[in-house]
Amino acid sequence: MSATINFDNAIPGKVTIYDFPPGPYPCRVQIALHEKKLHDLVDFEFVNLYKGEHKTDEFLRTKNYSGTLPVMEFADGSLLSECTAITEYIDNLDGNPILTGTTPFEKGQIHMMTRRVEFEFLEAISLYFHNATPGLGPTVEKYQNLEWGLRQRDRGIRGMHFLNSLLQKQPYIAGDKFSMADIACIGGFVFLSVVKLEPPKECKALLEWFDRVNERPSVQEFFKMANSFELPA
Ligand SMILES: N[C@@H](CCC(=O)N[C@@H](CS)C(=O)NCC(=O)O)C(=O)O
Repeated sequence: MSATINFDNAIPGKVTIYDFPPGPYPCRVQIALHEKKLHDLVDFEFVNLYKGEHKTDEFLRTKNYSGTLPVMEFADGSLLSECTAITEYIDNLDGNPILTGTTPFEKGQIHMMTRRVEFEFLEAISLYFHNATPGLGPTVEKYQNLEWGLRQRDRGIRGMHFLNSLLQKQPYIAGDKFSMADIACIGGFVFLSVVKLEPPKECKALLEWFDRVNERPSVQEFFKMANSFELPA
């Protein structure tokens, strides 16, 4: 859909997200947009990761030097990448942050836990995917290190045990409220399904948490879209 609304008074006009809709990282921004009821105001431009469209010289030069998705682009050409940064932006637009904290301590705690989820779980499974499985295919995966990839898989599994121990004491990853850290962890579960790994059965608190967050309309919207997604030829 074409959005010509003032998404942000500071940068009026259309907002585009370069996206691979069912992806474990793009999912984080999709869910945040649904939580904030902003999803319909964004134009999504599909970038085919399996064709390496995110690694072309032009994409690296003009959109995101790191060659990853999602990337948010504003009408004046400004860009935001990194899920945490984009979520922070989206969440603060209306002056009513519900995902990234309100008090200084809450903000610190949510950032700490988001990074911990990324480092111990989501990124570990991502590195397993890129190094120890065919990943995005030979055109994109120019360097792979099987041994390191397998270590990352094991680290990701340990990370899930750590998150499980946290969730035995509190309902959400950063405490008693759903936050950006939970959304990052949902991204980890999305990656588990990409690499066909089951979360450990004994991580009961983590599995119950996943059932609970799956009840949220934002998460259901994401999975509805992802389950019907077909990779274009
Ligand atoms: N730290 C980045 C990571 C983004 C990321 O890894 N995105 C995936 C999409 S699921 C990607 O673009 N992978 C392509 C690649 O690594 O070649 C973020 O938080 O946005």
